[in-house]
This record gives sequence, C-alpha cells and structure tokens, in this order.
Amino acid sequence: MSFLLLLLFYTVYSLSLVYSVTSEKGTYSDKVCFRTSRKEDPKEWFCKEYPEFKCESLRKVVEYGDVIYYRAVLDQSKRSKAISKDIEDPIVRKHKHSNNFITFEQEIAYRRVPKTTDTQWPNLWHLNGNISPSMKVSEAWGLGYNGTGIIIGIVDDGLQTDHSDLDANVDTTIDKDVYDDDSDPSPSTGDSHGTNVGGLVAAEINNGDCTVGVAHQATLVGIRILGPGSVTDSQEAEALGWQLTDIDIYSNSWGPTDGYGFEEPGTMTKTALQNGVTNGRGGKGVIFTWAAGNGETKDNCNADGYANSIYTIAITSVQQGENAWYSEVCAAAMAATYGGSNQDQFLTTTTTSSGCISENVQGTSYSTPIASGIIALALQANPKLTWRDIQHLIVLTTTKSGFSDTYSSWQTNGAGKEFSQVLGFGFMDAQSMVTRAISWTTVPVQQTCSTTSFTVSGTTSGSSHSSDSRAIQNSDCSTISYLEHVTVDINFSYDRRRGVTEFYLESPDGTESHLLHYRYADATYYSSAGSLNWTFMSVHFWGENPIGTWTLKFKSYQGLSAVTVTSWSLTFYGTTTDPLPETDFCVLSPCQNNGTCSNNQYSYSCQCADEYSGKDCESTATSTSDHTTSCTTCTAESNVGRIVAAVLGSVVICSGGIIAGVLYSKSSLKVFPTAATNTA
Ligand SMILES: *[C@@H]1O[C@H](CO)[C@@H](O)[C@H](O)[C@H]1NC(C)=O
Ligand SMILES: *[C@@H]1O[C@H](CO)[C@@H](O)[C@H](O)[C@H]1NC(C)=O
Ligand SMILES: *[C@@H]1O[C@H](CO)[C@@H](O)[C@H](O)[C@H]1NC(C)=O
Ligand SMILES: CC(=O)N[C@H]1CO[C@H](CO)[C@@H](O)[C@@H]1O
Repeated sequence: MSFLLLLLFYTVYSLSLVYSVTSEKGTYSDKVCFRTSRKEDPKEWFCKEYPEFKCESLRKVVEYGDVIYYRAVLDQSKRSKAISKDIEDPIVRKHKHSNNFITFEQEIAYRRVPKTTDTQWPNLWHLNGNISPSMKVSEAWGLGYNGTGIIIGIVDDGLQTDHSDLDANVDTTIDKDVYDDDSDPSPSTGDSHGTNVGGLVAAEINNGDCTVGVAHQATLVGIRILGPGSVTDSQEAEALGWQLTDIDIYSNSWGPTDGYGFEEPGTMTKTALQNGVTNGRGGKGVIFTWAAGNGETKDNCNADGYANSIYTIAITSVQQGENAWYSEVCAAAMAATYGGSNQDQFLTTTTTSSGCISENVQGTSYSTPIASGIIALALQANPKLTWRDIQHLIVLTTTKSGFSDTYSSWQTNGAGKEFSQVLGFGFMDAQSMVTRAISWTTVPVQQTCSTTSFTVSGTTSGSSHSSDSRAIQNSDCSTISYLEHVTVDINFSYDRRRGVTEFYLESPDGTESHLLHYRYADATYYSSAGSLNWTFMSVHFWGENPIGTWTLKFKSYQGLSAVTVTSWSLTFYGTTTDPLPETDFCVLSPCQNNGTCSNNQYSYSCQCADEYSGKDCESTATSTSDHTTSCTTCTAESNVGRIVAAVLGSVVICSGGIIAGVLYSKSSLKVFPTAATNTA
C-alpha cells in the first residue's frame, strides 16, 4: 500500500505514535433516537406501538428547551437476522417517515479513545515537588481552597470507586455506566485511564496512600463512556448531561483519534453541551474541560470538534521549558498545565486494582484533570462564577511563564495578551486563579454576531498563499467591542491530500491564528480530492475589538495540492462592555482595613481612612499568604496600599509584598504613579 511510500515522502514521520485508521464513517448501532410531535409521554405509547424495540431501553437523552431526544434499542431477540453494521436497519426504514416522529434515526457508533500516549520510560513526578515554574497549587490550598463542595464528573473508561486513595471522595449514588447502560462505572479489566484521571483531580490527602489530587476535598462521580467498542451520539450526550443538577465540572480526557480526520460531536451531544452551559449549576453553567489531544505539532486540535467547541475548555500540556512533545497546534487551547513527559518527568496517580502509577503517565489526558482541579478550587473560592467567568479567569491568570512553543513564537494580541499557537494563553496558576476569583464580578452577557457567507472561489497555486479580506463595519457587529471566541465556517475543497490544507486568520489588530496547518497523517490517509465544510475556533483574539478587516489566508503545504475556498463566514462572541471588573486589587491587602483602594485598570489609588496616618503599612505585613495581618495606620509618605510591581497579565504586588490580584489591561503598566493620598 502507498502508506510506506508516503512514509518516505513525509520524512518527518516519527514512529513514536502508530496510527491505525479507524473509520470516520462509523458503523450502524442497535440504537435509534427520535424526537416526537406527540404530546403524550412516549412511555405511554412507544412500547405498545413499536414492539421491535426493547421496552425498558426507552429513555430521554437530552432536553434543551422544547428540543427533546429519546432513545430506544432494537430488540435482537425478536428478529432472526442480526442487526447490520453496514446498512440502515429495515425496521428503522419502515418507521422513519411516521407522523409520530420529527426525527427517527438509527445511530452510528464512532471510535472514541483516551488521550494517552504509549511509551516506555519509567520516572517519577510529584505534584508538589521542586519544579519551576510551579502551578502554585499548594499556595491555593494555603489560602483555604481544596475543592470542598465541588462535584466533578470523570467522563472516561470508568473509575475504580473503591480505590483506597479515592473512595472517601467518590459519590457512588449518582454515578453511571453509559457505555453498558447500568449504574456501575467500574472499568473493564485493563482500562485504568479514568482511574488515573480521577486521582489527579481528587485523590485523598494525608492518608498515606499514593498521591494527592489538586482538589483533594472535591467529590468525584464516575461516568463511563469508553469501552472496547464504539459509542453513539446519544451515549455521549447522556454522559455530558448526566446528573446535570449536581455536577459542576465534567472532566473529559477522550475524543476522536489524534493525528488525522475531522470529527465533531453529533447533534445531541452539541445540544447537551449547550444545555450544560445554559442550565447547569442553576443557570451559571457547568464547566466542560477537554484534553486538546496528543497528535504533536503534526496535528491540529481544530479538527477535533469537541476541543474546538466554545463550550469546552481545551487544555494542553507543558514539560520543562516548553510545550510537551505531544502537544498539538491548537487555536482553541486556552491554557496548559504539566502533563507529564518521558523527556523529563511523569506524573504520579492512582490506578486500577488499588494501585499507584507514574510509569507512562503523560498526555493531555493528565493535564486536563489538573486543570479541572484548579477550576474546582476557583469555584469553591467563588461559587457565583459562570462558565464564561471561568474562561475569562483562565485568560487573565495564565501566562507564558517562560515556556517556549516549539512550533512558533509567542505573540501579543491586540488586547495586550500574550498567546501561543500551541499553549493558548499559557501556564495555569492556581493561586492567581483563586485570588482573582474571590472578588470577581460576573462578566456582561454574551453577545454574538455572524457575518453573511463570503463567497470567494479562490484557488491556491503552488506553495504561495491566497487570501480573502473582509471589512466588518460597526453596523455589522455593534454589540461586541470585546471579543471572546471567534469561529470561522469554511467551505473548501482540495484536489488531493486533504492534510496539506492550511488556514490562517488575521484580525484587524494584526493577530494571526493558525486555524489549520499541515497534518501529515491526514495528508497520508486522505490522499484523493474532496471537500469539507468545517467550523474552526480560535481564542487568540480574546479582548480585541472585531471592527475592521479580517483576512483568511489559505495555502497548501509545499504546494502539494490546490486548495479552493468556496465560501467562509465569521461568528464573533463577546461583550459590549469591558468584561474586566473594576475590582479592588488590594482587597486582600492589610491596608484595606483602614483605607480604600480603587482601580480603573489604567491607574490605581489608595486612600487611608481619616483616623489612620503616620505609620507604614509594610511593617505589619509579614508574608504573602498572611492576608489577615492588618495595619492600623497608613501614611502618604510610604507605599501604603500601593501597587509596587505589576506587569501585564501578571500578579500585582502591593506594598508589603502582598499579592493583590492579577492585572490585565490594554496598556502595559509597569509603574504605578499614583501614590496613596493621605487625608491627614
Ligand atoms: C477544605 O476547605 C474547607 C473550606 O475552606 C475547610 O473548612 C476544610 O477544613 C478544608 N479541609 C481540609 C482537609 O483541608
Ligand atoms: C461548498 O463547496 C462545495 C464545493 O466544494 C459546493 O458544492 C457547495 O455548494 C458549497 N456550499 C456553500 C454553502 O458554499
Ligand atoms: C456549512 O456549515 C455551516 C455551519 O455549520 C452551515 O451553516 C452551512 O449550512 C454548511 N454548509 C454546507 C454546504 O453544508
Ligand atoms: C476603620 C477600620 O476598619 N479600622 C480597623 C483598622 O485595623 C484594625 C486592625 O485590624 C481594626 O481593628 C480596625 O477596626
């Protein structure tokens, strides 16, 4: 087969990961999903009228407003021929046009895999070990946050609920095996991935056992979605909406196969994600964290419709000094945490058969639960946070932190925020995140604007790029001045090798986001001509104003194909007013007790209360974590309550070494000229 030839052709191929082609097409399952226009509950009529289905299998899968999907399973025992994997079932064909149903469809099962890597290099890693930079998790614990009260669903290949390092934190009364449709999420023999993930989130502390989770007092709920076979849309939708009234965070370290393909959630799963952020957590929205994938910089997470959803938070990994070797190019990635690496250290976590493992614990599968744990600490610090508050908090409190990006250079976007094509806004800092969470003001309501579809009919020639620029006028999008996500629908075709297609989007501020770049495996497996209509998502324009000229550049890697863009359109998400709250950064400052501070993002001022003057606040502030220390006096002559050091996007240090918060503004402030004023 041509694969070996292409191996030589694509000389950069590394044998560290072996791809097996599983079909993007999927196979017919025994499940049928429907929507009905009948008013009565299907429980009253479906079984009676459709005896070809297992009666007890009927259930509601997802309900979002008046959109309700039900699922039923074909009964093999009532038929002589086995259900075919290749063709639509005759029973489905017979009923699909019945007036009872708005839709009636046999589900296709797709292959979904854990986001792990498989190499051999035993090593050890300790969460709170001596590593720089640090994710500052123990500092967040020191501030009193440990995840208590937060419920985290581990959506994976199961969870060993009686593991001695997890059992005290597991709630087995609301857990679920969606894959086998029963109430026990215990994994099959050999499936330890979900148990590895669970330990990183919430393994117990101080029990003399294995490891400790980032949110070691949080509650875990096992939701099994992965097993030996494929899974359907309704199963994924059920898993991502399971116990929506209780669960705060759904931690997802799985998805389509890495390396090649374009796969996205089905209609029901998309509805479940939107329902989760709309109706979960009492209307504040649940948090869906998602592993960005391990396809290395030879893959692009934008081809993974789960990671590139605006409703999920895609998390990638760092190793010492740079992005992890397996991290993908990812315009949808918001942030990174340590994910373990055979090039430095593996992580350590719980595993099945009541074990403890560090060998091979590397992958975005493992950086994602660490992020879920950090988010749990922030939700504990401020339970009012919405799903979008969490995304804004991540943008504000993650920074480059000295990590280089092995694919390209870091850039600064038009809102002054540094980002990388691989690492998003950078490395998560639990202390910053909880500190900023405490005094967070809910961001303004989300606005959206969509452009009409721009028709292009531009084709690339050779290796040079073609482009199409469109001006967005104020009248096109008057509701958004501060961007969050940008999605781009592109309808394109290629005359050969899909994976050589590349897309770059440039904003009016000149920020360039790599929506798609050369993916050698996709170019290998999809070698003939074709076309695709795909939605790409980027977080890189966060904080920018959408008004101005947007340019879509397209090309084919080394001119190996001719890429044609037929049409494209943009959808902007964001807010009308500045989402950054005018928070008092000195809220934790000891000076606060006897004065007031105010901040408008460009300048900062503090004022002592009338009766306090003459003594220096710094003298009583002893350590950065000692926030309860307070001064009784303050004076104009000293640095009372004043920011003494702050770099854009970094922690603000107030006088006395007190960390007051994280500064994010449009102009980079290094010096704070406004001295404390004294009324005395
Ligand atoms: C966890 O945090 C809560 C709230 O701050 C606190 O009451 C509890 O003692 C903490 N538990 C542990 C084991 O640290
Ligand atoms: C998308 O492109 C294909 C050809 O590549 C074309 O047939 C189809 O009409 C296009 N659709 C839209 C909405 O532009
Ligand atoms: C392409 O995708 C967009 C967004 O999902 C959709 O609105 C449009 O109808 C699609 N076009 C085609 C030709 O499928
Ligand atoms: C007005 C005011 O808040 N005064 C406080 C100044 O700080 C001391 C020490 O913490 C407090 O006891 C006062 O109440």
